[in-house]
Amino acid sequence: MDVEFHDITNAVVRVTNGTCTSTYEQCCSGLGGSKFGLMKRLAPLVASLGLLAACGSGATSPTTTFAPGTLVVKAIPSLKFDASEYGPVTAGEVTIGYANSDSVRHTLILAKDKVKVANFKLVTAQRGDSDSAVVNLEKGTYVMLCDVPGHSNMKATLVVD
Ligand SMILES: [Cu+2]
Repeated sequence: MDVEFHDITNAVVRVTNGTCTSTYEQCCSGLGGSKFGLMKRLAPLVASLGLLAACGSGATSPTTTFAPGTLVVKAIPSLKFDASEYGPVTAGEVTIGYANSDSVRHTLILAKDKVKVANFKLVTAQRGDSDSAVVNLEKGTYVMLCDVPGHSNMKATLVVD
């Protein structure tokens, strides 16, 4: 990501070289009328590069915060949940938050006695993504799974009291 950013910066310098050989800021303020057009074009670009840099920094876990009381589950490298057992949580409406700290897409589903919990599936497309939902759970021991093909290693237990 750093390389890309530097490439872009160089491109900007090249563009402004015609009128100025100084720093970026001086060039911009010297461009007069075209200043806003340039800034407008660059702003989203710089913003998205910033986001990419934040997401691309390897081992950093997502900064996602969930509402208080949320049961937080993380998908971590490689193809694992961050624990083998979650809970116990109180039966009834349970809020589950799912944060992806791995590099690929993951889902989270629940099953009890080999029957999937209906209408509940969390999906995180990539690192830094999160999802959350409320699910109504009765007492019991649930299996937590990721149903992406090849991810059968992602298996944990959720205890509901
Ligand atoms: Cu998975």
